[in-house]
Amino acid sequence: MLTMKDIVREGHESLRIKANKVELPATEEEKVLLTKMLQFIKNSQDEEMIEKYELRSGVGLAAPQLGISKQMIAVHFTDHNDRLYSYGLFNPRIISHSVEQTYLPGGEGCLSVDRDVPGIVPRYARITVKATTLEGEDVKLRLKGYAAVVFQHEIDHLNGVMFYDHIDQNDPMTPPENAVSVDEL
Ligand code: SB7
Ligand code: NI
Repeated sequence: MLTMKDIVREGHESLRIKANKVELPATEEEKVLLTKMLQFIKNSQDEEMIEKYELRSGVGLAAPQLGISKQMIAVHFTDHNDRLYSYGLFNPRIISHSVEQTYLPGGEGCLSVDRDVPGIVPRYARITVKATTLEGEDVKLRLKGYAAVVFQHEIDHLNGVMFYDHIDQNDPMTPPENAVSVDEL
């Protein structure tokens, strides 16, 4: 079982390099790892598991956060319409995106960052993601608002990008002109 001990923190190079594509079909070992990543995220939202294993809650996890430089992400969350997004994905990529931007009013955090970094993180309001699921099926996901933000946060980890790289140092709290809050999408 994965715990917070397995999560690498800022300063680890895997958080700052581009992750390698997973050659498909994925190996049994890669599938087991991705399954564990998804289970970790589910556990991190379960009150009893949080207490027992001192987990921090999260909605997603990327393999580079385990020091593993491979294009693998797990997400598990529901959006404002109660739609569940629960996926282990290989080689996810954004194939198109809106011009319009969005942001979480409260900013973002990261399991690999042990400090609060306040500020608006501009993201595309809508994205289309292509990926291969744990089961080996190719999927195309159309995402907007909160779901789009979470996927962009995770896919950034595969490119060595941290959420605070997107914060405007000179004016961290002012959203860009073409950005609306996720609550308005
Ligand atoms: C806020 C938090 C996350 C995504 C988008 C907004 C995920 C936090 C957990 N992670 O560090 C995953 O990389
Ligand atoms: Ni993160």
